[in-house]
Amino acid sequence: MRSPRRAAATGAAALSLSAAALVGLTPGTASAHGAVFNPVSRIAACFAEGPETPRSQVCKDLVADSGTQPLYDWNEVNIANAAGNHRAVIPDGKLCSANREKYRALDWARTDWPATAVAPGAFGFKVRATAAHVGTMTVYITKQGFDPTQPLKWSDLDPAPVAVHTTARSTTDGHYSFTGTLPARTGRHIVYKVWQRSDSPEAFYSCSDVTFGAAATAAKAPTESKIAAGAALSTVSHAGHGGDERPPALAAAHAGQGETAGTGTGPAAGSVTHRAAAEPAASPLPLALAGAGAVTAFAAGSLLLGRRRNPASA
Ligand SMILES: [Cu+2]
Repeated sequence: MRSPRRAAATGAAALSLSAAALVGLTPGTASAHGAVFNPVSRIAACFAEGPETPRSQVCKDLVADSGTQPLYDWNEVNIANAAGNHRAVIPDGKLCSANREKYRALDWARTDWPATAVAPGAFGFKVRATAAHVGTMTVYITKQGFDPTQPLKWSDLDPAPVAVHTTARSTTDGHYSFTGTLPARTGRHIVYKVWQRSDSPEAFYSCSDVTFGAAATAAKAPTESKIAAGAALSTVSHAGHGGDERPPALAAAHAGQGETAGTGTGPAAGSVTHRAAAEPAASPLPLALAGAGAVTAFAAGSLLLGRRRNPASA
């Protein structure tokens, strides 16, 4: 999956920095999305264990079922055209995968997912965003009495969010951090995050397992070195995603290829469709790119970033 991208980056380096070259280039600045690191989401916890060397049984089973690619793409779990219609595009039982076949293992109703021990009261949420997007993060928790051995349904979620955070166009050190309030609960619960972009219909989803009391298997968030080490195998990090940065030519080239909910593509196909995630034309950057000089500067910057972020290539 990554060879075409590398080929593109290498090939582009040999070309003059024209607008034509830019179209074939995937901007290194336009990396994708993010994941909840506190409390650690299922996919982030398995990625932290290592896609090639998962330790917990559930992460081993995930890799056996779906391969390693979902873990390398830990920052992706999205629906391109959600547009706020989360309950319409994600059926009950598919909340954790966002109804993406690629991420189906995340929907497993198991009680051995690595979990974070929490307590009622103030909680500092942390989301590692590999790309910042303006929008709203709404975080829910399951109701008291939730049965973690049953697939997660929308009606399992307490309608009162435990946190709501308006995401800015930029992050602090690659994270969105905000405080919420966890209610009184006992036992194992799921924290569900919906991140709806306001500059695009795209939304991101995640499940984080928490236990009120001690966690059977303590979840760990990926380290920055782990993120950097896995980036070369990600199919989304350098995929040209990002409505904030994509020039209009790219948006047009990918028009109509966005994944729609419920199409059920396999892991390999899913990683391809994400690249074509629908992006709005209404981005501030096209205006900034109106001048040819700006286009050239953008292409040069992309090349530099692409090289820096992909030291193994070129
Ligand atoms: Cu993104």
